[in-house]
Amino acid sequence: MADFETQEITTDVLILGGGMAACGAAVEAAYWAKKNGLQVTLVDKAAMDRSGAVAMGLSAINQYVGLKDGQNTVKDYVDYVKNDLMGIARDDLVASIARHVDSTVHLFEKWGLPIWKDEEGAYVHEGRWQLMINGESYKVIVAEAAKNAIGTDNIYERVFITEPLVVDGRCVGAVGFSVRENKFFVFKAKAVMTALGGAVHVFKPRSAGEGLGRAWYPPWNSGSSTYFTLKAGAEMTCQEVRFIPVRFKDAYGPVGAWFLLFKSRATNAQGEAYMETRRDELEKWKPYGLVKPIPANLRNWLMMLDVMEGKGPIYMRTEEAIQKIAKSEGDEKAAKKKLKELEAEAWEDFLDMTISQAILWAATNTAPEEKPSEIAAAEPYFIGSHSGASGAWVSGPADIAPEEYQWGYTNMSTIKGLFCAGDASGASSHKFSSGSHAEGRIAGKSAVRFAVENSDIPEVDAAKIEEMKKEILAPLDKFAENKKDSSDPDINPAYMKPKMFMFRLQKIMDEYAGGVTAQFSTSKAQLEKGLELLTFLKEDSEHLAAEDHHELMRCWENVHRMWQAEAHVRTILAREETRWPGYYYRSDTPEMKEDWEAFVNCVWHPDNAEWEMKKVPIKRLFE
Ligand code: SFD
Ligand code: AMP
Repeated sequence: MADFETQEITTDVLILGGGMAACGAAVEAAYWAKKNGLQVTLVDKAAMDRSGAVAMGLSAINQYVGLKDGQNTVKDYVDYVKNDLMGIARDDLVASIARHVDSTVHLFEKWGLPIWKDEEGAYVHEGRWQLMINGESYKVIVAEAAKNAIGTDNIYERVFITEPLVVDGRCVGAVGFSVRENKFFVFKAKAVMTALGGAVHVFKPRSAGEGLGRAWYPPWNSGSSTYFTLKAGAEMTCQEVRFIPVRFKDAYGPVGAWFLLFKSRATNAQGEAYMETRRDELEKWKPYGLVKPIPANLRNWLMMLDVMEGKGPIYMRTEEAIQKIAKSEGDEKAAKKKLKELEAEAWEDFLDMTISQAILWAATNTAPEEKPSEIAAAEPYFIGSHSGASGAWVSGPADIAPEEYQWGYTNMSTIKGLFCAGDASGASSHKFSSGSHAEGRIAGKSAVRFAVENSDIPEVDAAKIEEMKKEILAPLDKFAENKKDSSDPDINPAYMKPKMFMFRLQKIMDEYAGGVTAQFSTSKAQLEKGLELLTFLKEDSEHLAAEDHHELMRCWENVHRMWQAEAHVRTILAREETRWPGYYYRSDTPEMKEDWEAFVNCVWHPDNAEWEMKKVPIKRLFE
């Protein structure tokens, strides 16, 4: 076995991940832990300053409710989320985040995040719920507060969390390895919170070799939240609810500022606006087709119908939008000044969060005030905190959650001691960066309470840990033992490198589970075939090989992705309808059905390795 020293760390509250939810959890847990004399430890596979989805920065805070100013109510936000997800949302979780999110945004501002203000000092809104920010350093600011709260001695960076530690149905820690040194880590804790983000590269991206790694979602989030919670035996929800963002084509620049702030239209190559010409289609998806704003998946769908009829490319009419706003300024001088201002804002929107889109504009001589830009539906991602909903099924807040949705500690999964937030918790979409941080705070506080009330840590069998270590390091051994048998280290009859493994996973998902190549369409027969191929892939995962620490991480990232893929395929299969046509379309069950207005949950049982699918009724908080 590869020679890795084992380092054991025992703590009270263990936070896994260093993204938005984890940073929120760190700040809040530190406060309550101090009062109770407890220790909080955080583990991130990367460097917290730039880890997770917010690494490049963001140009907007997408969830701000404005409760104090009476701008909106909690119910308004719950309605918005429920409608956008075609009825599939946990009102209790969404409400709980909505009632706390403003305070998180105020903390961000206090910590130094520049939020745009108008002349009267009020926040500048991008849309009803979104605030404009100068957010290139957003993550650095949020991470700094988290580090200050728990202290850098309690933070482990560049440690890849691989597996949960579970004893008698209680999660008591996690194991992982350093991506730089020969170290295997065993973390033991009274309470564990997972916030390991969502997943990308489960599906084949639009980019081929030329831009491999370029995707909307950051390539380093690889389904670890789903894997960790599934493997612990936790019940999962909404695993079918992937997110397909429409983005500026090829560099994935955001569209929100264009649609909401600049009030831009999108048109097909003939200049027709699909949101108007295809309006009748929305009737088919009522009641949700008729709500405002039109749900994200239906906006996608209307565009896809144009594409399928050969009416593409689809364009964001940036030139039209900019000229229209500038002209509305009145005289020519004011219009010119406004034009300059808008140009700067347009570039900054990309420079703050998707620099590659600004580079692509420069490379293709695109001046947004003169020329429209192509937009397209991206490949599917798993990001329950955005417009998707996949994640663990967690206990709701005691004061508002229906009885069926609560079993003790808020944000605890169905596994005792295992808490989830951000992309790791499901059925509470549209929390985005701010709501994920707020949910992290809620879960962090709850985890401290659990640690106080459950102060023992059941012993983990040392032999079991040794077995896990052997299995986790096996790809290094596989490579070392067999490399001499071929001249090219990437090609060998005895093993498979993680990149090849990932390509195989992506091909299966793309072709059978409704990826870009299949125009987001799938069916029972396709899914069953895909599942069969996934079974072979799972068998072959034993032959993964790693040349170094970095590839060892790539091996496990892809195993995590494979489990995310399986949960997804099984759940689409279980839901016998099409509910989100612009996310995926089941060609054999093409309509939305009233009796499927329910959650589809799944559990992988660790004792017998069997999957269980469940249809769970939706309990509304507000009618
Ligand atoms: O508009 C391991 N999001 C946006 N939110 C906004 O509020 N405004 C925007 O402008 C947003 N835009 C946006 C957004 C996301 C993306 C990808 C893009 C653009 C391109 C959404 C938010 O970013 C998102 O909701 C939150 O970040 C979710 O928070 P969280 O904590 O659930 O996930 P994370 O921040 O990605 O952090 C994950 C952490 O886990 C670590 N990690 N650590 C150890 N072991 C492992 N095995 C691990 N696997 C992962 C990561 O390193 C990271 O620390 S807009 O354009 O859509
Ligand atoms: P995006 O850049 O697409 O992630 O959008 C940022 C925010 O604006 C998210 O909250 C989206 O749901 C929302 N949004 C984007 N486009 C539209 C639209 N056309 N109508 C309503 N909301 C939108």
